[in-house]
Amino acid sequence: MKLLQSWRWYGPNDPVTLQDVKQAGASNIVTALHYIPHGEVWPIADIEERKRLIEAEGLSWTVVESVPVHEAIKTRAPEAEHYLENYRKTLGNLAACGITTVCYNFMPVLDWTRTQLDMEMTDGSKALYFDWVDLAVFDIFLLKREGAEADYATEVLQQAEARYAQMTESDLDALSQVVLMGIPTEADITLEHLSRSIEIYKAIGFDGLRDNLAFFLSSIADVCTASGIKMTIHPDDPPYPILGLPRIASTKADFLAILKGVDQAFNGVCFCTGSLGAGKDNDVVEILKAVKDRIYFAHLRNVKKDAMGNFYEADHLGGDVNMYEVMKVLCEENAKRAEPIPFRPDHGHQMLDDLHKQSNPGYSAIGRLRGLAELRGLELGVTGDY
Ligand code: DNO
Repeated sequence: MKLLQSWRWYGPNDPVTLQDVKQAGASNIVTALHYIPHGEVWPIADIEERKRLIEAEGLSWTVVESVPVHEAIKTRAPEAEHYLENYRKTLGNLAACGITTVCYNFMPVLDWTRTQLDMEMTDGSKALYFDWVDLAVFDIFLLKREGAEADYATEVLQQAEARYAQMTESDLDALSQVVLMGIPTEADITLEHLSRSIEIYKAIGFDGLRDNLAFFLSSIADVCTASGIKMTIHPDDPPYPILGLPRIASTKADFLAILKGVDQAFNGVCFCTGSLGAGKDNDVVEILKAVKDRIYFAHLRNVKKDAMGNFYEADHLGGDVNMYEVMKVLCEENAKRAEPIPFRPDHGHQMLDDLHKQSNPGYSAIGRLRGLAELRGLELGVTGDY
């Protein structure tokens, strides 16, 4: 039994079409109803409609990425109960439509964070990039977060000052936009909003956020178990605190604590090798071995870090993550399962024709096609299952 080759599709407005997905050789779709505001119930009719579009192309909708967890739940605000009730309803509706693997994250306010979306590689393709100096420029000079300086190494602070002095208004605007962007098709966050949230999370702290996650998982446990839903938490990206926000899904210890916190089968992991691989002390293969029996979905991609901890998204079989070992362990685990584990080639370079097209950052057609093709070949080589 092979891993399920899946592909993230942003929906009918995605410039990468379902036909492109088929030509890339993927069989399963990962999508979400991005147009529904965070926290609202996903109606069955809308889920069915999306499913119909996918099935009409001969593909199947296997994973929801993501049903976003409303900030009121993450911060356990007074309206949390209302949003939990909505979340349970959405899960019930998805299960009623036969979709039972759900990805989510528990990152405060921002989803994944990068500082540049078009870093040029030596071959002319473009990659996503995270740079500490740019983040410090954003944090200190644009967000003007109180006490931000204390969170950066002296070397980073010095370079940030020098870089800021050279940057034009439009450079600064562009940086701000990139940092504040999470999911391109969802609502943007403003600097004011971010500052307010940072204050709220300061009071919550690491332990508080971890408790709020356990509270969230306990509150949905019954519906998940009754309807066969598997929840998969996506690692923090990058896997360390940024902008003073706590992070609780970044390391092996974090994941073991999350799984133990609500120790039931529905509480699983979306194993993202790229997110975890950006952590300087993370041994991705070791983390994989530690949590493998609760992995219900995988994102396979690679990163290359430098001495300062900056990283760019490398070719899927390049970079710091030993993808050969990852694939071996994942395939061994897959062989024990009743249902195959879906994976998707996570992100890809903008390359060839992608360079002349507009697509969602990280989600170009050809870069991912290349990633998927390499991973598919790697799987075949590892298992010998022709
Ligand atoms: C970025 C993605 C994340 C991921 C969410 C899951 O490309 O990996 O945005 O979808 O964090 O909730």
